Amino acid sequence: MDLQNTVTKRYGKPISQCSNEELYASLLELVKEMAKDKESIAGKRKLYYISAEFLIGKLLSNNLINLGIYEEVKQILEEHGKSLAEIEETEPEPSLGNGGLGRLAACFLDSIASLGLNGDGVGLNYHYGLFKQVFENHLQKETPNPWIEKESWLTKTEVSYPIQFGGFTLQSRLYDIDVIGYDNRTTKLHLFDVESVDESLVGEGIDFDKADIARNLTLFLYPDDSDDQGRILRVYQQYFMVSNAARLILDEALERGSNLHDLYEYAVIQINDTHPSMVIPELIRLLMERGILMDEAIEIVSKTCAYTNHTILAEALEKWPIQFLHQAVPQLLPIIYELNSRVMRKYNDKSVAIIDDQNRVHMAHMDIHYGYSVNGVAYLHTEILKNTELNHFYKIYPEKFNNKTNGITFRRWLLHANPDLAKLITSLIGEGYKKNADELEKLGSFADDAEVLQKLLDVKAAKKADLKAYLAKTQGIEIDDNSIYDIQIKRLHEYKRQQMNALYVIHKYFEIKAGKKPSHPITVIFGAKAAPAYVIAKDIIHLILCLQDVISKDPEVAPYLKVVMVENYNVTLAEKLIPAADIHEQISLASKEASGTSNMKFMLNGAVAIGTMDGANVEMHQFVGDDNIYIFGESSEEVIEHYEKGDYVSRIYYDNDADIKRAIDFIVSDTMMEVGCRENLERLYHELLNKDWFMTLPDFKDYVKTKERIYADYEDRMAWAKKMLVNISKAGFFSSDRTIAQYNEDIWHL
Ligand code: 26V
Repeated sequence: MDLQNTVTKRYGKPISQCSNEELYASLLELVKEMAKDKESIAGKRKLYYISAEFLIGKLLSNNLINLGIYEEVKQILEEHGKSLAEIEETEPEPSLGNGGLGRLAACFLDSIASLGLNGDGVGLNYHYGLFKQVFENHLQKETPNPWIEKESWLTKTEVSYPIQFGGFTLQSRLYDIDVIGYDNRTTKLHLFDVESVDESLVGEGIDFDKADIARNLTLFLYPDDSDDQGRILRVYQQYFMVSNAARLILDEALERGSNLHDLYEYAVIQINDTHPSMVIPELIRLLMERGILMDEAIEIVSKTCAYTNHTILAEALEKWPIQFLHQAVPQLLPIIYELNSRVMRKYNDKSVAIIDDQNRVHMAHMDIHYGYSVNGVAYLHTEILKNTELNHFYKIYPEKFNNKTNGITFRRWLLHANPDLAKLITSLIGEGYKKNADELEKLGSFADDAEVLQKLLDVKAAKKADLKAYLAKTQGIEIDDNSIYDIQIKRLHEYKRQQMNALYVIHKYFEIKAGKKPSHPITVIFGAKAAPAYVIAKDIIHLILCLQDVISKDPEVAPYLKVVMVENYNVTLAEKLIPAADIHEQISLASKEASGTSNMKFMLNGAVAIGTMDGANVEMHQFVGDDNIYIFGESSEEVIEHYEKGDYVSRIYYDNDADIKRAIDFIVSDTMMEVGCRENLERLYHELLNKDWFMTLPDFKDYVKTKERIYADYEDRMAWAKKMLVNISKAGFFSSDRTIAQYNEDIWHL
């Protein structure tokens, strides 16, 4: 590693005279060179993880860590008066994902490379990615999020395919990003782009000509789907992604010696949620084009594809109208019709049909019938799939269903995000946990060691101070680092119930006004983007921003309670927020959160959860026990029963509980109207009062009680530090290395 040499070749001057941008470009080149020298992973059978999202975050620091040169580079830079942290700030965050599903895909790539498995990611190269969020008048506004600079992690390749759509053909181009394993070899993230993409198509905000497919195809992730044109665009994107992937997979398999009849011995495709589902009919089509008969093509593909379900929310289980497919990808229709007729002939049961009575294609149904594995992403989620949501399928194919509880890469979420904590852990139990996360269990022996517990509190205090400084510098927000940091960061969705947290804030505001002051000031921090067309989600953001304003201006309350909604929540912000958290909110309506993965990141960083028995919280609770996680609310069984009976009426809770009434009424109070928009606040008020589809109110009282308990327990600092330590020591199970090893053992067999 010779950084000065790279710098000299590029700029002909010493490191000390370079700008941060120049040093970033030099490091980028250096890392790419070093990745080239690393052996890439090979083998007969290869995994292709196809996903619409890869929320990879900034790559520089992680790559340096995984190459084992982080400390060395940091030191060289320091010797020349430069700061790696500052250089890192000049790196744009790739905008290739939206939430948990995309971040999971990124953690998985890290683990695949770090375990030395033969597997690549395949997705799209969105130029503006998911929108950038800005706040104006307490409202979310969406702007483009360009991230591709002249010098970037992308490497243009020779690979290019003509992709045919109804009536026209577009030429693709593959760009690769190296995925550098921790102390191991490298794999690739393959991102396909369309040669004719045109960034200038985007005008004001995130509006663009949705009909101009040739120029718009890879501009945005999840373009607005509130009209048919936007929805069809998603079909074009999905087909473009999977047709390219399928061609690449076939080319590579042939190169490795496959005769295509044995494709499943050379390739396994993991379909990440339903966005890549069209890979099934497309692969069948391409195999038939190469002379394989349909029966055999179907069999080959069924032995090659495996499907992961990430949600039971009906609106996220894609069902494309036949006419959309007819317009965008007519060549797939005969195959999809045939796949459906085979299912109907065999089972004669409409509930498992691929094409329903309304002529819509159920992508998940196609995956289940024509893939060999179906997995959920946490124990409870898989049980709900088997027993409720996909029960009809489970009865037909019990052997296909399996659980793979999610995980996170400890390289990014501990070694990179919280080096001080990693150092403390290493000083206590050695380095072994970096490769074998289960070794964190050894920390358990320090649970009553006052000196160690104090050190843990000191690390947390330092991270809280860092966050305070970062928010002041980047967002102009002042917070008190002596306060309790209580954090909820995730996509904005009613089922995640940010609105319940906001109602608690209102409750607390009234309590403080009534003289009940908390022993420690509380800072409630939110980070969340709402889908551009998701009206109520945007109203909830408005509510939170208005509360932030109202409370900060109230001298009676402000010293004790602060609300902060960070702007443009992304991976970079998560890396600052998570290490600094005291408390994290995992308060989804039980049964609705498939797993959650921020819960695991917080746990690993010594924060304590308040949450419902949902997703991976269930497993966390099992590991840490009642003393170390604060569980409240109705169970998933109770919630599912409410939906079945349709017996939930939110107004009953409002009418019968003075605290609930007071909190909800405040949304439309004069105080709020002074800073907010009547239309948004009234709409949200009526929604909660008359609909509340995600049942905020039944759990509210229990939530308030549990919040009071967790805040009170925070006061005993040593007892709290013990909870932190227990959480960290039990986090090993949630390493994505464990998850990936299980995928490989049970599904991929690489
Ligand atoms: C669905 C849709 C529907 C239309 C609007 C745009 C859009 C974007 C993404 C999706 C799929 C959402 C699925 C998802 O992100 N699920 C999350 O997956 C995580 C990883 O398994 C899991 O931890 C979260 O609980 C789950 O919500």
